[in-house]
Amino acid sequence: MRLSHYFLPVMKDTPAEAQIASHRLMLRAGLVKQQSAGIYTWLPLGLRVLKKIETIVREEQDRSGAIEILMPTMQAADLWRESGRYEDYGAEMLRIVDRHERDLLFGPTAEEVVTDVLRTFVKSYRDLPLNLYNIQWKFRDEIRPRFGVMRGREFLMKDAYSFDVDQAGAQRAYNRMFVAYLNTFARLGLKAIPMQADPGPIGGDLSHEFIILAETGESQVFCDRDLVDLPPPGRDIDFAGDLQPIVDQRTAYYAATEEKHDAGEFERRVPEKRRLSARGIEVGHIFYFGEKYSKPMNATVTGPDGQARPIHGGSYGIGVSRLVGAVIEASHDEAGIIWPEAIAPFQVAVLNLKAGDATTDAAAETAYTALTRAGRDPLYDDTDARPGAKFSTMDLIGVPWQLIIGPKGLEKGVVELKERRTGAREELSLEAALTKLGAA
Ligand code: 5CA
Repeated sequence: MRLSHYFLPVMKDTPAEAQIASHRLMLRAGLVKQQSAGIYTWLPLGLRVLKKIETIVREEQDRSGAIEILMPTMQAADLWRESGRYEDYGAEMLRIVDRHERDLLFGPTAEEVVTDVLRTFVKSYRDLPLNLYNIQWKFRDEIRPRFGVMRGREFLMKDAYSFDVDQAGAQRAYNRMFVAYLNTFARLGLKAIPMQADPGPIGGDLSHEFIILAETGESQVFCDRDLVDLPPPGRDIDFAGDLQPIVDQRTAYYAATEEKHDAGEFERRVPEKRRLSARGIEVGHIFYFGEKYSKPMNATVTGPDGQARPIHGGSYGIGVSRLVGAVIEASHDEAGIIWPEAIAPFQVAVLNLKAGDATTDAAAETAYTALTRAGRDPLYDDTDARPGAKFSTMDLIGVPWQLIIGPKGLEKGVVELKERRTGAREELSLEAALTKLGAA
């Protein structure tokens, strides 16, 4: 992408309304623009990151055996009347009346819709287990939308729903999501800690939140420090196999959100120096709720004995748009964002320090072409802005590598390669730089 042809509306000044680093940086780096409280336009750079996160989430859902569908944002109130949640959900639900005076709502979650899909098509235990997921916009009329995309009103969620004949099957489905989540967050460069949590309006009695430690997090959490650094299960996990040992290994440690915290138990079970009490960001939340939706909505399957029985369900959410903010919260410095390579909007920035100078232009074009051909997704700053401004923009938007090309260096036969994360700079020939960037 040539910057001269791109839309990158960066801001010099720190926006006054933003209280935390990720929100400030998302506005300054031109990732999003607020349209109304908690409602955003995703600008090109932000959209690239959002899509990359979405792709990783999707790949790990698919790997675990979940199957993608796409449910509507607008849902019929009648379905929610069947489950009994239409009244219960309260003011967070945005209720809409259509021209025929029918009650609709903008879905804050999709247990009812997916249960309706299931009961329509699935009649026998032989058709289970199933896990259907979608990545779709949700709306919750949050009383206090804040921190940018972290607590939005309109936000992108991955929500998966598992269906099994019995509780043992549902536990296996829960375990698959538990393990898939550990791998997903690790791929995003995050350390997400599973913690016992309150199921809230989704319901049920088994629930874990996946929490990233961050001072600006909205949740107070308590856990054993030894849990924080456990490595992820990894790609070779057999999702058809027994995942209980992996889940047991994690859940053996004390880890709870404030609502589930028991100070006495914490002190009994965790030696003082391992007790961690911190703030955290909830990036995922999984629930087992059994027959909570299937029973009132009459979603049953016949078992081997010919008897109809309600399906056992669970649901599994990831805050896809929240993750953009959460990653920045976990990875930034004074100068701006530091994207992990897996989700960086561009892999390499090429900085032409003297656009219009024939030699510099030629070298920068060579680099840009080679990087593009190699699939390294470069952003080429071919504008005539001052070098200082170019450096600060690239630091702000957090592209992992900066290839800096200027007339003085070229006279000596060198360019400069800067790694955003460490700030380390290296002078080397253009060819050597391209080799290092995988584009020679
Ligand atoms: N149906 C279940 C699981 S599919 C559900 O809705 N769970 S949830 O309420 O916990 O939401 C799932 C995830 O969405 C949360 O873990 C969080 O990461 C994200 N999320 C929830 N509310 C917001 C919000 N207002 N803004 C941004 N992300 C949110």
